[in-house]
Amino acid sequence: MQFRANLTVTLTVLAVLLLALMPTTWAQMHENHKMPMHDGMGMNVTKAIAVLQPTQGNDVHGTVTFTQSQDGVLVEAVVTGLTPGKHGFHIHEFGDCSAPDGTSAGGHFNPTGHPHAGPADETRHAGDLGNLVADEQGKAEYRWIDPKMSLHGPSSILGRGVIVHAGEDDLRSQPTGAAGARVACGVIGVAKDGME
Ligand SMILES: [Cu+2]
Ligand SMILES: [Zn+2]
Repeated sequence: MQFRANLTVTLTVLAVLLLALMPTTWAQMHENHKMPMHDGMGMNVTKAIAVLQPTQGNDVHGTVTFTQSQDGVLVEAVVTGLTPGKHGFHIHEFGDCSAPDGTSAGGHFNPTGHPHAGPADETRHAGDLGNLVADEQGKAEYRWIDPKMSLHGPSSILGRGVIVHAGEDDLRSQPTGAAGARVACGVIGVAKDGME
């Protein structure tokens, strides 16, 4: 009986201790969960880059940078070797440029399951960046502060692909804006000075 009583007391004390510790544990877990600045490797990524290489039969080159800013991710691109006019410009699901025609990059990056649209639309693919506009020399410069994409968390663009298309994205047609063939492809990685 004595043993039983001691055991009961011990168990009660343990239960009380556990309950007392629980809120702390929950709070800590919640706190950890609220720290989206860190990716799985414990890095705080502040800048990413994609170097665009031409797909087969094309001569489109370029660089796209993604910089974390107060209002979102600043996307800046310089692309050359284009035909004059508009060219669909998106982040695609996979950072895989292995297919000669760039199709290995998959469809538009769309972690929220929304329809295709333009970058300024409230509901859109996270990867919808609209169009590059090339001048008579075939050079395009692009600058946009994007409120939807992120460099960390479930909507992180790190490791995804960037695609430039032969034609214009009409910002309406599903699921890709009818922008035609893929003329350049790049993989989004952490930039050289992109970690804190
Ligand atoms: Cu695309
Ligand atoms: Zn899209």
